[in-house]
Amino acid sequence: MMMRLTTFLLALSTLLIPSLSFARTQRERGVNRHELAARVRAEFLHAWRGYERYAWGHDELKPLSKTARDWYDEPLYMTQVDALDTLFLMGLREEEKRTREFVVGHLNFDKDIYVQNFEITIRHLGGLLSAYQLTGDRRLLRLAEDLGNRLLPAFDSPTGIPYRFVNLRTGKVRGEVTNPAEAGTLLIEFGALSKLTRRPVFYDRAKRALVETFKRRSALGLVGSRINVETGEWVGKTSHISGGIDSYYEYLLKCWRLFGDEECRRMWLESIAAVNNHLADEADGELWYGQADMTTGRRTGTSYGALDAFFPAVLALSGDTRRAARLQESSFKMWRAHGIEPESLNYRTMKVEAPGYPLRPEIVESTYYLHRLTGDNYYLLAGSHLFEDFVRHCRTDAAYAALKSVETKEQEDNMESFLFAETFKYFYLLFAPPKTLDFDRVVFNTEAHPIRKTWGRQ
Ligand code: DMJ
Repeated sequence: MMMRLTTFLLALSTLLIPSLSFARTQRERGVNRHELAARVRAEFLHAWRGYERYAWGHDELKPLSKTARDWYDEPLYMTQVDALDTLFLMGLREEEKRTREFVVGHLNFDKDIYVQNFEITIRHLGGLLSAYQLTGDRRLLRLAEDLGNRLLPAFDSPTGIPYRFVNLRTGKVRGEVTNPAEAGTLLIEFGALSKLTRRPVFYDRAKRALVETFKRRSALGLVGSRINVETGEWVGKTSHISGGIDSYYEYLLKCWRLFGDEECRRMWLESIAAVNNHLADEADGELWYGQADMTTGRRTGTSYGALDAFFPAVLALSGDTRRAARLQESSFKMWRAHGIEPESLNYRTMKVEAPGYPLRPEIVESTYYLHRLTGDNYYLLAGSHLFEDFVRHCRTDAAYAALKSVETKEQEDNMESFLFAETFKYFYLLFAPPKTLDFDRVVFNTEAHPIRKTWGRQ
């Protein structure tokens, strides 16, 4: 009864507050954080039960057909590994224990499959290390080290920039054209693995990949969109902060914070200056980030999308809360245009370019960072609107589904593991008591796996 009343009041409040106005004058209305955290947890559990029922032991649930999907010929338990630390943080101890025992009992990386180094690193290596730090279960660290060993051959290229795919059993590699995100989003995971196993090789390989990518920046200080790992030549010269480059910037900043690595600090400071100079775009008093040629700085596009919405979090973490808050308003505007955000739109015309919404977390992540770093309760209110829309459009009877189009709201038979690792986690952490996770003592990897610095300065 209590639950029904709560649901009714929440529904009523979204009717009374003009949908998603996020108006700052409303911030004093306040939100019931306790109730919202409970609701996020309940919705997480709804999706989790669907996964357990229809796809347990597989990489992902297909939420409409209620069938399972595996990324490769054999499952790597993507959803289970990605969800472990969220289960722990939400206090779902039984589910967490059961999942952990399953992972430890079944996950075996000795498989003749080519995996994508970046995706496996951010989901598996990050997920295992974070869950190890939270639970103290050393079996997870052993799995992480085994995986780290098997991924190392990916870095054996003439430049040190990793190939995109590596065979977990044979160490053979594929994919000589990569991008800065895949090359440079490895050091939090490999670095933490080094610190926790006391084997520098992991840190050194991932750090070299980051530095070698940075070294190839243009005279303007920008990186391109695609690079050949054997020749070191750029084969795509469009610079942006979107998918394919995004987390390269994130890791320059975060690796300085996590490891106290001064070289990362220098690379971050030079890079962010170039990004703010050449990619930031003022459009009718709003701040956006678009595309430019890495060599000339000429503007080549005015697209912004769900993936770009991670950037306010990074800006805020770097101390630039003013710019972060302005860009977050643009992300909110993008969301408001259709009541949920598209993969990409043209911010000059607000025309949707890619209409899908694959349950992405970035806008929620930035809302969480801005709330923690500014203390402004406006972000709680904004987050509550995002959550209500997210539930309204993506919930299914079995779990949660991506949207084919934010314009028609037609759902798609797809539910990526980052729903559990990131989207629900950031919603939960936004509303949950701050003591749930000490924001100041962790660095989140790009898949929202918190890594705690349990080692001294290098
Ligand atoms: C996640 O796998 C990571 O956040 C990555 O950095 C970008 N894409 C997805 C979520 O949108």
